[in-house]
Parts: sequence; C-alpha cells; structure tokens
Amino acid sequence: MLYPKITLSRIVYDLSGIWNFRESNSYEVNIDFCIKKITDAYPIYVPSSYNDLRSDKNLRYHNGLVYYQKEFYIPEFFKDKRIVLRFEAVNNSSIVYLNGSLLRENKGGFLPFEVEIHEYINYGKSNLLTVVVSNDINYSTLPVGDESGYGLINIGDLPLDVEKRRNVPNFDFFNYAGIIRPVKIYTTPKEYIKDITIVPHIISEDSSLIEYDVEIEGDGEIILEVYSEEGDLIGKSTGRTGEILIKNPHLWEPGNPYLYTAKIIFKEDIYEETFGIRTIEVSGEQFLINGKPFYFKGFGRHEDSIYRGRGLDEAVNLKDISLLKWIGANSIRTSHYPYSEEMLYLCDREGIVVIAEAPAVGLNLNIKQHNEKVDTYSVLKTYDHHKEVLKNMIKRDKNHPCIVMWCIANEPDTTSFPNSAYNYFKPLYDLVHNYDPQKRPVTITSILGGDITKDKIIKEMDVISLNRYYGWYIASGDLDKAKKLLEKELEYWAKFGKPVLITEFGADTIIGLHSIPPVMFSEEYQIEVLKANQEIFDKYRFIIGEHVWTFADFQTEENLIRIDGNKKGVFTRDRRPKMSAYYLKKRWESIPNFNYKK
Ligand code: BDP
Repeated sequence: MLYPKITLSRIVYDLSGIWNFRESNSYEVNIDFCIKKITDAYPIYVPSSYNDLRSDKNLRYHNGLVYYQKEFYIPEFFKDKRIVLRFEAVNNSSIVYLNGSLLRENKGGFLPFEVEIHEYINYGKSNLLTVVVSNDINYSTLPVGDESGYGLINIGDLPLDVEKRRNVPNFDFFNYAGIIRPVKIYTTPKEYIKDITIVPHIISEDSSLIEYDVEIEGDGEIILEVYSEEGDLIGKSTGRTGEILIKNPHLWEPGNPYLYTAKIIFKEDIYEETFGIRTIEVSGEQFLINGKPFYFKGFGRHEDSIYRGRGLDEAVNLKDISLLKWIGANSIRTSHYPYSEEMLYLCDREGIVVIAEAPAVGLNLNIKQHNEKVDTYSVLKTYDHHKEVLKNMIKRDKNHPCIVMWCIANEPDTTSFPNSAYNYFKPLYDLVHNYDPQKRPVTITSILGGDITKDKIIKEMDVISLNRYYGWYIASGDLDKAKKLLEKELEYWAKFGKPVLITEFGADTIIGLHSIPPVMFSEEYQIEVLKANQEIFDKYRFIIGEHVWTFADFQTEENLIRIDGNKKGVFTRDRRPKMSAYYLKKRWESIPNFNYKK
C-alpha cells in the first residue's frame, strides 16, 4: 500500500483540521449520526486522540462510540481520476460513511486503510463524511483489553449495558483513541501503480543490485528509474520486475544515511519511493548491518505527547530525533505498535535504526492474576487479527531502510503454558520471515518473571530480546543484588549462541527529586540503575545493545504505581532532560555504532 504522495500524476488533499465531534455512551451505532449532519456536535482536532483535548473528565475516560464529521468539496476536475479516501490510523476500530452510504469498517488502530470513493461523491455539492470510532479493547483486539467489553462494534448490535462495562487496558499506556493520524483524499489515474517492493543486495565492494517488483492496475509498460540524492539518473529498467545494478553505491548506515529514489512510471501514473542500500544479517552472536557488528543504543519510545495523546505530531517527532542524536542514540523500538509512516520516513532520512513492533501487547493474562494461571492463548481471540496486522505492517513498511528487525509482540506470556505460546507464535514467526521481502530478523520481547527455562519460543527468535527491570521491579533499591540476578540470568541465555538485545531496562524517576544516597524515584537512582545494568551488559559479547525504557515520560491509566503516567523517561513528557540524559550522552558518545564488541 503506497503512502499518498503528490507526484506529477497524483494530488493529495489533506482533511486535517477542525472536525465536528460527538461522543455517545453506547457501543450501539446510532444510524442517524452516520447519515445526517449531527446538530449537537462540537469542534475537535484531527489528527489527535480526543481524550485530552477538552477539560471534560468524561471525555477522557469515555467508553462508547464517538462520531466525527467533516464536510468537504471535491473539485469537478477530479471526476476523471481514481479518488481514494485514506485513513492513516483510527484508533481502535471504525466505521466510515460518506453521504449516507457505508464505505467500510476497520479493525485495529495503528495501520492505514483506504477506500475508493468516486461513486459516493457529490460533485458540485458538499460531501458529508462520518467516522464512527470505538475505543473498545478486549480479548479479540490488539492491544488486548481486559475482557469486560463486547467485541467489535457492529451495526445492529443490541444496546449494551454501559453501566457494567469498563475499558481496562491489559498494558501500561493510556488507551488513547480517535482519528490519530491524517485523513487524506488522493487521486491517481484510472490505471495506476498499486505497490512497489525494493530489495537491495550488496554484491561486491563496489556494486549493488536492486531487485524490484511493481504491482499495477491496468496494462502497459513499466519504467523504473533510480536517482541519486543529488538528483542524477543512475539506473533504469523496464518491466514489472527486474534488477538494477548500482556501481559504487552509497550505503545507508545508522548515523550516515543515504537515500536513493526509485521513480516508477506506468502510463500516466508516476510514483516516487525512497530506499536505502544496506544489508542486515544475524551471524552467530552478532547483528550485522552492512556486514559490520552493530550495537543498539537507544530507547523504547511511545507516540505520546501533551494534548494530542497518541496523535501524529511531526514537530514532536522532529524534536525527538534531534534529542536522539544529541544523546548519542542510534535506534528506537516502535513500542508498542506500528508508528506513523511520517516517522519512518524521518528515521530513513536521519539515519535512525528502527525495530518495528506489531500492536500486540497485553497477550498475557497472568500478569494481574494471582489465582491459578490461565492459558492465555486458549482464551484470547487475537490470532487471526494478529496475522493480519503483521502482514499489513510489513506490506506498509517493507521498503524502509531504517527498519532492521520486526518485533511480533511485547511481553507475551511464554512460560505459563509454553506449548500454547509456541503454537501461537511459531507460525507468526514463519509468516513474518516468508512475508518480508528483505528477510529481516524477527524477535519477541520477553517479560521479566516466570520460569524462563520453560520458555520455548523466545529462544527460537533470531534475536533474544529481554525487557529486564533488575533494580526496579526486582531487587528494588538493591543494586548489588540486581547485578547478581542479571548476571545469573544472562548465563542462562548465553548457551543459545544468539545475540541478546536488552529492549527495556530503567527506573521511574521524578524530575527534580534528588537524594544522597540515591533512593528509588530520584534522578540519582535512575543513573545508578542504568550504570549497574550496563556494567553487566558490557561483560558479555552477545549483548548487542541496550534500549532504555523509556525515551520520555508518557501517559498511562491512573493507578497506584503511576504518578501522572509512567516516569521512566530519560526526558520528561515535555522533552526536558533528566540527569540521566547527560550520563547516557557521555556513555553513548563513547560507544561506536559498529564493532563495540568484536
Ligand atoms: C514493561 C512494558 C512497558 C511498561 C514497562 C514499565 O513492556 O510497556 O511501560 O514495563 O513497567 O513491562 O514501565
């Protein structure tokens, strides 16, 4: 699925801005709100989560559907084009109506969906677009919510007993909802380019081969031209599939990116896609980028900011990338869902390495459970949806040079019923490998706790990813013990001969809270936790990197262990540095991207 871009043959019309909005306390669709102009609507901003945009607590914690409406015109000259309405992401599920007609329903809040709208448009008159959004999360959604909900919204559902229902995330971030990424209308010619897949190969020191595959609607010649960053034409081929040889290629490298542009020409349609030439490989205990052992320095992060919640804010994205560079980081994980394409294009351009994660968090029904353990995988109904989101994520993101690994899920239960976990995840692991044209490595992050010796699936991953809170949730305040426990655990993972990436470690820290000696929650203690863990990481060659949890403080549901959200950020929610930022800057600036551990 191609990202909508303005080219010589395509127009993009962005519907971002103020929309009309109304919430309802029911998960039953009110058909009148879908087909008529809502008279008691009030203004809301798109793209944004709606939860924090007003001062109303009911809206923040609202359970039920919300209705968004936008009126717009389509110019007459669009008539002879193919016209597509595209949603970059609507969280968590949605139904779309245009001029009273049902266009489509969508499940899942972090990937795009689109629909051709020519036959529904009123040319010469105003058009009424309605988007019904459900924030419902339950045992069939990703992320997973505690099962107090009623499943996906369905037209014609019986009225639900709203008194009884609550939306309770089975994960540690606020269940922000709404139209969180842009809504666009774009045109293509009637015969058009549907998709492009680019796979780079380095074949010798001074040459590389670009394999491509173009999907079209229609019939005719396809031309693919490759341009350098300077704008020079350096390669050309014709045909739906083919190869282009590039002599003396500039490689895409972390911190030193170089982007080529593939220009695809098919009849009247033209599309341009950027790509990088780089290779990724897991070899023994090493993670190689362009054949060199890479060390991950960076963070798990959230798409989270003040006011917009999870809404796309490209200014925040830019600022975050500049802070990543300032601190000497080279990578992020898109915890815990696929990020906006805008962010991925920025990471391509800025040379930030990305681990792209599916929205599969909360696949663990034993975290809060103190009674007998339940078999998460026989209770959850996420499997088919999980398959779909993995495919759609790869289809959307496959060409980004910044993405070096896929993460299938965050902290699923892999030890309570290890066979069930294996049977759930092994086919997904195979699917990702088969589906990704660039054959990137695949991982799942492992949760702390449980008997890891029972696990059957984490150790099957190409990279073993560990979220480990020694010195925080375990050995709280006791860093000597924390170090011993960490070391003991790493001795266990050592025997698999695979690279191990620390995908989370850290400590909640209140900015401005200081203490001698360092105690939990103080800025000093955060530094001590990082240091203690890193001291152990540095002892092992198979530890291929360290991602601190987390880049910036972020919003969660209210509960007893969260003070206005999760405070494990190295930056505050408004991106001010804690003391740990200066500590990490010093460490990471002294660690090279490559060959830290030979
Ligand atoms: C890990 C989760 C992450 C949480 C973090 C924490 O992967 O989403 O926010 O712990 O507790 O379990 O801070």
